[in-house]
Amino acid sequence: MQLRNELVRVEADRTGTTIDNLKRAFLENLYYVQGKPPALATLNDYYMALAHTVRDRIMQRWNNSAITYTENQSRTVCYLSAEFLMGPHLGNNLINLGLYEPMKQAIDELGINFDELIEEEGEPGLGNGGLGRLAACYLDSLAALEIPTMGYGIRYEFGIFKQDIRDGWQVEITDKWLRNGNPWELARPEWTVSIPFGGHTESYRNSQGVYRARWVPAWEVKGVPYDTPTLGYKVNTANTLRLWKAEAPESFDFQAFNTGDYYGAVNAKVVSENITKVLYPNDDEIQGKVLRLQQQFFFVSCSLQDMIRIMKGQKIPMERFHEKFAVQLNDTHPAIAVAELMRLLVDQEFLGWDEAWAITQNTLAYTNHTLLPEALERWQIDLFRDLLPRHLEIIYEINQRFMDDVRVKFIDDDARLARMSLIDESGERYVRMANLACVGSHAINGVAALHSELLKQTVLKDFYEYSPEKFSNKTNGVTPRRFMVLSNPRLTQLITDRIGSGWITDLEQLRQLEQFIDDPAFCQQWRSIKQAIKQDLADSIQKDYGVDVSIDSIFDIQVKRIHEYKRQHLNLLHIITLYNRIKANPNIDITPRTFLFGGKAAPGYFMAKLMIKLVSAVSEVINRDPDVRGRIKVVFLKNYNVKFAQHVYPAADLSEQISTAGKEASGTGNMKFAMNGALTIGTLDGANVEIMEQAGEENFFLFGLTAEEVRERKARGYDPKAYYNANPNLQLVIDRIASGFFSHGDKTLFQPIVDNLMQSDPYLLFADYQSYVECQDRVAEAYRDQDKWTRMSILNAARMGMFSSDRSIQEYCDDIWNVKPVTVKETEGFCSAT
Ligand code: CJB
Repeated sequence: MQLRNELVRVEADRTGTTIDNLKRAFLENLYYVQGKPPALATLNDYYMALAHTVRDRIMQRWNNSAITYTENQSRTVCYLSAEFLMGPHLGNNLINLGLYEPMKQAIDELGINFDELIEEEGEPGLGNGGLGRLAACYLDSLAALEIPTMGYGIRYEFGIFKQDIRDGWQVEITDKWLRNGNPWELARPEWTVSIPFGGHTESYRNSQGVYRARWVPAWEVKGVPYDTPTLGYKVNTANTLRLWKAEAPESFDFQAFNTGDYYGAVNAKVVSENITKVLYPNDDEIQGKVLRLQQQFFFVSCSLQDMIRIMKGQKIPMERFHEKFAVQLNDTHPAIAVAELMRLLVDQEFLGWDEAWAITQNTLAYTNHTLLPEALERWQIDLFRDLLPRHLEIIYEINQRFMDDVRVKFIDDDARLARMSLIDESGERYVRMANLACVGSHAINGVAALHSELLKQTVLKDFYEYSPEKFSNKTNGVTPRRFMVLSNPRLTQLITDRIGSGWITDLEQLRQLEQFIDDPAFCQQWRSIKQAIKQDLADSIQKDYGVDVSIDSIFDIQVKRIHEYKRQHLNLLHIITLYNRIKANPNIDITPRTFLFGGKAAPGYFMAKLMIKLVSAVSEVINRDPDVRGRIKVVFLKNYNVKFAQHVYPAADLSEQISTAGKEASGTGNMKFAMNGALTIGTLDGANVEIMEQAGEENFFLFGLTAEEVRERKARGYDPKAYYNANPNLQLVIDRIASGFFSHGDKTLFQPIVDNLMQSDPYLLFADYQSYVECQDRVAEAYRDQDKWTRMSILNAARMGMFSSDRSIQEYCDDIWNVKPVTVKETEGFCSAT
């Protein structure tokens, strides 16, 4: 059946953008889509009606993009990621459509509070932290730059848990994000694929009598795609985020029903659907669970099969797979793509091994996001074989050929062979996913200059020496649409009034702000905007936590996952140091500060959870000690997520980026703070190095050991006790924690933290303590000169242009993906695709 290819007019109610169109459309959606008369509508009904009104205005771009890409057979970037931390869609889509202000006016004119509707939206928490949020920023920039793109991932039924704090401890609550329905996605059951698991392999002779391998799986599940549009800023591009949901194949039910095994049938369904049930809530750490490998293979196979379907639909021969698609592996989570693409090309599409291998390598590229050894993914051989027997064979075959090549290039170097092998045979045998990703990709990159260098010197040294031409750096970036325009409208207005709006898509233009640093009116406006935003956050802290915080204090903020390497506890050591000074001399003149913490701990990460408890314990004592007289306040802000982050970054004076040098691959929160005018206190770690270079050393509070010094210190034999013995202030801090002072006299509660620091201090808090405290004293001093501080704040924002994800994505496009923009034209009405 084919719709006649003629122009069809679309009702103004679905696409019109006058205030009247928007009002009508909103009411119509409330009535016909939500099925509610205004008299019975809840806040959520209004939100849904508004979301549908916005979605209707996306459809034309989405359909036109699909038609354009199909007709042009456009080269397409496929971003494979186990996590996409998109944040709320409503406000962001309105910004990208250029409809934020008209929609606000329309809704407000109807007597409904627009801002409340924006706040009503929950967020799809389909990621843990930096890695998932980076994927979301990249989709935003890819669309803004008009690059045909598919984001491919997993539609987890439960995303990252909701965090509550009870008695100072983290409590995890399941995230039922789909409870009220999701207006932003469309199920596409017509493109369901089938995913095999388990079983065995066998060889057979094809019709020409040639032996071939095939996989005889033991079970399979269906992958159903759910699509969400991702809009570019004020362009007609609407790309697709395609997330896969696992469902039981109907055939299972029938078989079981026929044998009367009703419970067996239901059980098969439960097992299948478990695959996409829940996001693993670990960041920078692996668990080695079979369900996780199932998730990885599931979404990778769904996505590659989808690409093959698209190739066939566009009648592109399979030999040109790498010309049609550039596939980026976001960390090693999708690295099984190397073996799966080989399987599909060789076993299913009947290409020869060498040709398939060339296509695979030319298609895939791999981004590494961490140097932490505990995050290097590897799978026990037996577990791997049980689930993916054919893939193990393919990996052995790849490995054999690869080892032959290495042997020739590095003669008589067995140790190197053992390190580079795709199979770890040093003890129990494992498949090494980073090695697989390196061998199967034509490009490998780190996410900040320092990180990319360290990769070449440490975890991927052998691979760098083997194929240096594959390696490059792509420093991370963040989208200024969400993290400035949407989350900081007041600053956006001020900037745009002065330099126009070109900076929104060309962030380097912020440099033009430098001309105003000596303009007292501009500086005054800058400062009063910061104060107003701080007041909003202070109000919400008062409302949610009952704590009064002064907007004249330094808002000193550390928000990120809780992890020992990120050193939230170093921040605490400084806070306790200030407190001790006050206790020793209650009349001491100190610069008032509000210390804000936020972030989730992996549910099984005991030390991280204890760190949260310690923040709460310290805040309890300090916030109510009359000697402190409110000069320092400490608050742990619960359930830190993208939505809340948008309120936090703009309110910060000081951004804490204090990881042990060499541990944080890049960081991206550091960029979001700085572009909103916060100053950074940080180590020379990750992208901090480049942030300082850009901002200028004089506008950055640097402290601590360098990555090289950390390495040396450890090599020499690091002894934290020596620092403790030599530093009376540090001693007092540690002794106060150990004495039970912050734990109602309980000396055991925080003993694991104290013992860990005193005995090994793996993240060198003690080595950096003095330098950190002195640096914080410089911060306090600098804040007293408000004019100077404001100038530094403006210069930070003005010089963050390079940290737009538009710059990062442009580099990926030019150096790795070799892909060009495709402009999608605006049309009236819609046409059928032919
Ligand atoms: N990262 O969030 C994660 N999860 C991981 O498993 C590994 C790394 C983070 O990725 C971000 C994006 O590249 C980096 O900015 C951050 O430093 C890194 O920890």
